[in-house]
Amino acid sequence: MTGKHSRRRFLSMAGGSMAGVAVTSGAFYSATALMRANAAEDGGFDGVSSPRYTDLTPFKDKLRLPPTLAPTHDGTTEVEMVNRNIRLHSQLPPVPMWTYAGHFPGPTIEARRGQRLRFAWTNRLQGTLPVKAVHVAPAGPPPGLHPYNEAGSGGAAERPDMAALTPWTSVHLHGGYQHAISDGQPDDAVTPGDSQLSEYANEKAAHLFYHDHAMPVTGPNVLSGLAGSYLVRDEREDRLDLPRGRYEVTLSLADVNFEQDAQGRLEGRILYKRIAPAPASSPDANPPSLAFEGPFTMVNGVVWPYLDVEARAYRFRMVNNSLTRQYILALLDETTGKPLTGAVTVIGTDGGLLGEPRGAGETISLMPAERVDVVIDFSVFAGKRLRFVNTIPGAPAGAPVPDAGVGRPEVMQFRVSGAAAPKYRVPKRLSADFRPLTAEDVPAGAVERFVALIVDGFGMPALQELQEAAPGTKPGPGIVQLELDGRLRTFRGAANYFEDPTGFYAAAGAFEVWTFLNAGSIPIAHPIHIHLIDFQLLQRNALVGTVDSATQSTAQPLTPGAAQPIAAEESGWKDTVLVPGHSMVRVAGRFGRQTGRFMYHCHLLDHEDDGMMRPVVVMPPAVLDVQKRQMALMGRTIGGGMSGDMPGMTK
Ligand SMILES: [Cu+2]
Repeated sequence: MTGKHSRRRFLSMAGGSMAGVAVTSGAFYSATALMRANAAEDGGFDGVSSPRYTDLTPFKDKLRLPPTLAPTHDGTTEVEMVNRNIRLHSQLPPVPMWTYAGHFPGPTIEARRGQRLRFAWTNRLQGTLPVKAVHVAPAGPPPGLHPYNEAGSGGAAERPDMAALTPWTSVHLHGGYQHAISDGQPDDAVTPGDSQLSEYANEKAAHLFYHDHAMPVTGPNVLSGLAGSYLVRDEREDRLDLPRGRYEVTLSLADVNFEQDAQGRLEGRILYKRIAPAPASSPDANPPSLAFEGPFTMVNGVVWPYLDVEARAYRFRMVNNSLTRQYILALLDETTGKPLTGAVTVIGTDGGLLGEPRGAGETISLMPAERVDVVIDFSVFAGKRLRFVNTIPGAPAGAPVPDAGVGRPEVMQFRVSGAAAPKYRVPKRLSADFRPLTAEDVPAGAVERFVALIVDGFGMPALQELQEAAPGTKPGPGIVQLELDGRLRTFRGAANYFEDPTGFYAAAGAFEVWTFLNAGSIPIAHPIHIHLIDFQLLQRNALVGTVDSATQSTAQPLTPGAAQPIAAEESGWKDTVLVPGHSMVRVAGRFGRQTGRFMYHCHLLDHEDDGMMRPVVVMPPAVLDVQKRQMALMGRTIGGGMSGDMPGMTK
């Protein structure tokens, strides 16, 4: 049955009784018919219809709560991607966007653990990319981030590639364990009129999120509106006394920019402005450019919203849906301007609940794609106004730091009612089966993989996928050495870009240890995401030494230095990890039982689009064994941790 039929069927059923309607597993259900609106959904605030304001007033508009989509049938839920004008602030005309089911963020999908859900993600988008894309010159002290604090293109020419970009979509369920065929592959995207069919097993209770993943246009597609949250719940979580219902709120943070008209008034058009420090090498090439950041912060698709809260405990399921921006959030008391250290309790991370609650430090860090599950008890703040602000380490919380691209630190405001409920106590025990992983938990024979994060010869951040070099390999071009745990390791760079040959193969269910060596000549922080694996951080250290951009080699072995902290919000199961510039991060975990060609990549979406993404092919162990033997026939080895060169590899 097609989506069209299902909509007609729903219309005809809407007026009559559902009783007696046979539900077959082949049925399609329109998401639009299944969605439940939440309070303050679109239309919750009015506003201008044409450009009138040169700036936006913080905390003027209410937080938006996307509708809930909780399928209970055993058929297929069709979510149509459609063009829609969305109001992002009352002082801004409605903004043309690409949306899931007409909403930004997309409907919050809810599933039960173990509930198998099938989705048809149908591309019904029209026209070309709704955001305007430009490159501008740097300004301000190096690296010249000041244009990221300012609205408007300043008259820069629109990028011809983006102006002509037609809709090509691939929906990835981030953090979900599903076969690659349902995972939303970067180049298995669909064109308008067609659907991606995905089946999700929903194997763990966690805050996942879905977003576009089409290569190399993920950044502009997500900036156009293609992102939403996906909550999986289970009975164990139900039994915990955590705030729920209207006291559990999903918060999706994302920065954005808007074009201005000739009078400097904000148009209702999103601006994808990237800073290009150097000109393009030819008229047919894009210039090397920094990843996008914007001056305005949206929460749930509203710039700088406020939320009326009762003086009681709330649970916030937070996700950073920005293309690039790291949020280092502090909660301030607006009266004193001081951070409320201790007011935020971390109860979960990317992959679900922690074993026990942990007090957040003065700030909570969220790189793009990271999630944190927190409880804030407002009962001690009755009658007050609090706000989340973005901070830069070393600067006072709430102060603008334009040189670091934080011209406007505001994020959102909480308006606490006057009558306080009794103080809330977070349950002492959260997830009964959570255990912190340490190096001692790594089984003997666990597969090790090493990936360097470098700056390439074009001045762009890149991956350098490493393979253990043959014994006796001497330092030289493409050779990276690492002094680790008293042992000198010698690697050969085997691949850099998305298009390079596949080098990583893995067995489904295998325990693996991945080591990321951020050794680029310029320190750039990258959030690294691996599909199909929940991991924990084993260690994060400063890293001494660099990989040369021209030769992609080390002059001296890289050596780990001082240990760097692992914050409360990083202390649970993760699928995305912050790898700061000049650092080494080791993570460990087990691949899911699912199989196929998965991705690992930088989750700065511009970096990903620019090539910082590589495949890892996960196979049933028996199939992997056949593959190994077949490649051995050709004198090649596969996977990390195995010795030997790879003749035939180009890099
Ligand atoms: Cu990156």
